[in-house]
Amino acid sequence: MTTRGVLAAASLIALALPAFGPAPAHAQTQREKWNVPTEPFHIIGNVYYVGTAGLSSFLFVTPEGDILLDAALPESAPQIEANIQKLGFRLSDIKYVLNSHAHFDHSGGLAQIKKDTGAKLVASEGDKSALEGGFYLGSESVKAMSAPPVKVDRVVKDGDALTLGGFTMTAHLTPGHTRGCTSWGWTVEDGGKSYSALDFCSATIAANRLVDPPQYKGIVADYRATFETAAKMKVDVFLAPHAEFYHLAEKRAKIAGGAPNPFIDPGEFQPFIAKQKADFETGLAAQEARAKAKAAAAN
Ligand code: 4NZ
Ligand code: ZN
Repeated sequence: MTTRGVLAAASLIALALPAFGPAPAHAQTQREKWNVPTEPFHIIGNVYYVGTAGLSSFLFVTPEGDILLDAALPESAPQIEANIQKLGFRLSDIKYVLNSHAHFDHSGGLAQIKKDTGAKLVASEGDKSALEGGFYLGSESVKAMSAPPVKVDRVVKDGDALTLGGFTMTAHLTPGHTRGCTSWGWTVEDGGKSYSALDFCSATIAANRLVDPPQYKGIVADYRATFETAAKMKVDVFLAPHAEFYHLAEKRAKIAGGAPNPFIDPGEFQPFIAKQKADFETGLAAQEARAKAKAAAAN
């Protein structure tokens, strides 16, 4: 083949490639990476993973119906529903949907799932306006961060319990990442023992402005109060809205090996919180320095 021929063949192959599978990882957007499908599986006790590879969605099964916590992106809803059915559970058995926080990557699928199940949405007062308005609080006009509006049916305060079929979940308000960030806790049984489980909402800065002006009033004090609250929590089974926070893929790979359940790790949560706290203080200092430089330049 001539050089031209080789080049022509190579460009034809390059053009044809995208038709044979997903875009190469480097070409995937964050959203596409988050939304990569994964097989649903049993985590521990009555808890099942039904989310995408990157974004958690948990199903809690009780004798009187089921509870779903988080619904990832709007485009994740069909995957979550298919995952629930793949495990042999029925959409119509879902009585409540909960949300860790009102960000499109965790609340986006709620409206669709509520519609398809008839479940009631339980959320905090602090996140209610963002859920019902379909916006990112403090960045209301940013379309890329919006979510389908969804009605909140019941508002929970710190320490409130939600009980279904003898199974109780407790709402721990851990604001900062969002104004109503809610970490749901419960007791799980495994091998005849009881463990405390927590879905920690998140305390990353992410897209939040902490100053100049803050994403919402009181955000810095909220983060710091959350770090204090979290420092006192004893967590045996640590879960979170983002799969990498609690090393979902690694634990799932180990679960196949049998006992002990890798999701039980009492030593994992506190170092995670210490790291989130240190990252927060570093990020806050950087935002404050930037605001100061901006103010100086304006004078
Ligand atoms: S989160 C954006 N939920 O903190 C904002 O992981 C917040 C998150 C992710 C992405 N964003 O604006 O793209
Ligand atoms: Zn978030």
